[in-house]
Amino acid sequence: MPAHALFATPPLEIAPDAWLLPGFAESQALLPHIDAIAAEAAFQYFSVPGGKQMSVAMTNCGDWGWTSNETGYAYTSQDPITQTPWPAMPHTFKELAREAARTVGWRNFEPDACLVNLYSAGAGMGLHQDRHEEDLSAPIVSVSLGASAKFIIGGLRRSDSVKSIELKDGDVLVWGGHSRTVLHGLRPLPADSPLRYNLTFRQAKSQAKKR
Ligand code: MD6
Ligand code: FE
Repeated sequence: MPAHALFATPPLEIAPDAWLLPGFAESQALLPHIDAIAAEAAFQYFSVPGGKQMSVAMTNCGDWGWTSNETGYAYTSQDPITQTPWPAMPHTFKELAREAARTVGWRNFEPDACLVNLYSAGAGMGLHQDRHEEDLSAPIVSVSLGASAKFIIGGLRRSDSVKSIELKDGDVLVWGGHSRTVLHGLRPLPADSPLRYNLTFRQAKSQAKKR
């Protein structure tokens, strides 16, 4: 089964340079890879500066993985638990991310990092910006799998208004350009919600000094 749908709904620009590709990804083709990644690098609950633990469990694949602890955020080449390199990014993942980016005009997206988020009932993600990547001219591709969730997207300031969009199984967001560093988050899943997974693909390091 291909990892992306052949007849998906056309892309929708939800904010400047931020595109929703409804139903672009096929979860059945992707979920087995998540299981394999988690068998090598287990989901963990990172702490954030300030000391709180996140409600979302995370792991990574690719050359670089997003991590956090009490002292800050960092892209690391190793899982802090096993102290071994993150699992390789499955070819299917990379192709899906490149294809999604290409669909809305980013021709040279070469993700070197894939953060895998696992939300169980009640888990959510507060408003944040993704700006720890070296080259902010590269977009982020985000793939939603499993339970639907309400994604909120605002502007560059916390005082800016936010809008909420529903992300369903297979929906893909590609954003960059004017929206690359806008605030966004995920409302907590309802208490009776099944699991939701999210893959976010990034170019964490500039291509010139990949490793
Ligand atoms: C999520 N997504 O959908 C959280 N970040 O579970 C993100 O934080 C995110 O969807 C950057 C770009 C796209 C995203
Ligand atoms: Fe984010």
